[in-house]
Amino acid sequence: MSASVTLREAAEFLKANDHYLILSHRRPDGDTVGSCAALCRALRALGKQAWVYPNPQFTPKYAPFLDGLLAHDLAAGSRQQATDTPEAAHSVRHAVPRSDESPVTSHQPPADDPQAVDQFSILNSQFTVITCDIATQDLFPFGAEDLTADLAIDHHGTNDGFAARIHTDESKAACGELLTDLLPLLGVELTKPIADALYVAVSTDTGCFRYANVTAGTFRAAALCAEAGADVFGINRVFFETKRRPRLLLEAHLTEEMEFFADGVVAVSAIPDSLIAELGLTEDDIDDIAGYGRTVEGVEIAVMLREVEGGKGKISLRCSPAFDAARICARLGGGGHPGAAGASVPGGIPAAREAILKAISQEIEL
Ligand SMILES: [Mn+2]
Repeated sequence: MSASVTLREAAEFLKANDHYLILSHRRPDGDTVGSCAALCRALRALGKQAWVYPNPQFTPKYAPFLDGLLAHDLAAGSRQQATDTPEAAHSVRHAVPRSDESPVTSHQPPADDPQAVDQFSILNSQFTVITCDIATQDLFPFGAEDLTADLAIDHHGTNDGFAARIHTDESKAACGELLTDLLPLLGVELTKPIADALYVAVSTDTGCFRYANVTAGTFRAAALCAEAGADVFGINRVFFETKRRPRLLLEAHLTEEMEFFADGVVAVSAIPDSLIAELGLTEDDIDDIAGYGRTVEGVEIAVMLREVEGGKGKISLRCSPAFDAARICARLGGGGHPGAAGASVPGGIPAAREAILKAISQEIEL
């Protein structure tokens, strides 16, 4: 059973309990990471034990904000109390991997060892589990799928009620924006480390205050962070101004090779696996590349093609409001939202290119 709670009730729950494990979502972004880090520090400021679950998909970009907060050391300690067998020690290491042991390109679960799941039920019984920015249990991080959440703090209208208590507020551009309201209710001061984490959350979920989700409240949250000493310039530079050289080379390649159709309304790009290997690209480099074609003036339908498992071609589509990406991808058995959708077809990138051009040609003459 799930109950919707006010922010004040969420604060009372957090003050009343202890020994927290905080979960970020799968394919973590700045909002989930920044919110988890800020909440963890806030709970510690109240004298609570609090740890961030070491999501195996955390990428190096976020490491500075998670320093000292990850639960792998604590999990190893719990294991020693729970059992002495070397097998169990092995399973804990798999279930709660150190983030620095995981390749950043990994999308695989750390282990499918059933003992790892057992170990998590032990851990689960000891923790009060809080989620930040998670809309559905399917998005629990790898290794934590079987945990049950005691409180979900979120800003998705689609939050599906997986937690015992849920506070979700769609009016907030970021989960981190919501947390700037939670801190005073907890009686926790907005310190510089908390402000840095929350500024990462709010700035990244709004494309540095450019997206349609930005409100006056978003700027107020950012102003609070700036007043508390957040490194606004440094964070903006890392997340919005600079890129790794492999990414720059990828953009050069895409710029050279981009195909245009329908008088420049449609742009098609492809990133074969061989290019990813050749340029040394990581997921940090390419997680937002699907919309690259739309950075060109006049483009309203951007297509990005990649290779996925089983020799399939993966299509990512980004559309401006004049077109419906979900409807176009539905013709190929895919789906998504009007602005962003996807589909996969057999036959790799060449077949995917042909299929998506055919599907788009039903909307606009190519
Ligand atoms: Mn978010």
